[in-house]
Amino acid sequence: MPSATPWSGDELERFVNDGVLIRRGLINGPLLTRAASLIDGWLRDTYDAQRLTAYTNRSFAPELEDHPDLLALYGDSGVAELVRQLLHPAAVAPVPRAQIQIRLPDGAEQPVKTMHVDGVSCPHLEPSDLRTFTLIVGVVLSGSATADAGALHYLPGGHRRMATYFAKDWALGQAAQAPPDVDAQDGTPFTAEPGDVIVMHHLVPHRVGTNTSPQPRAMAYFRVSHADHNRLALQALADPWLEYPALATAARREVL
Ligand SMILES: O=C(O)CCC(=O)C(=O)O
Repeated sequence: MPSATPWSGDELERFVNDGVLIRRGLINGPLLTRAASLIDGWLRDTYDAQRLTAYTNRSFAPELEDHPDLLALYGDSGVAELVRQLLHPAAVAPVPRAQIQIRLPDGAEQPVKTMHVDGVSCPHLEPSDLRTFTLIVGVVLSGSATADAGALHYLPGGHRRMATYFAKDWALGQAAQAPPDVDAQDGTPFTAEPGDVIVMHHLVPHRVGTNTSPQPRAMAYFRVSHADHNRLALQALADPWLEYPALATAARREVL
């Protein structure tokens, strides 16, 4: 099983500051081609255009969410070890499914996603439903090469702003996904190639727009939780490092 080079001290510091880390080309060879072909095949043979909004809200290829070739992107690539390093010494809950997000080329009338934090005030859920987690891992399967080709856009450092917002100005059950100052931002595009991996703190706001390229952009996402996330979820919205015991010390140094 491939193992990844552990995060360096500089990278850990960057995660504390930005809430985001990127590893270029981390996944390659059969691990990548098997997963990418599986999703290409699904798009060609099984995709149902009537369900585009539901796929966009939840996941494309929902029938394949626990397919071994998708779960291997997380479990057999070194990514799971990198995640464990970030949450150390806390235990990480098993990751039983992949979420597939495809941005289809323009013309597909696919809903865009404005700045949001996953699992809070989702348009397809009751506002009082909280479906949060600790961090997300995104693996590019195809496309995503340029900012207007359906790239994920994220707000570096936005976890701090969102924690203040959740602590002071937010109540469970409200409909707004993000405060207006966050909503107004474009964010940084994750311009990437297949095999590139992004790891994002759950509180980093992100959005995704249209894909003006002729190619679909496909990503596999893995939602990762601290083993005790259900108990910590509400408090973790206002305390970004609650579920990252070792990084909490580094984060405190930043603040002082
Ligand atoms: O399509 C993407 O890359 C991101 C989708 C997203 O933000 C979400 O599913 O919450």
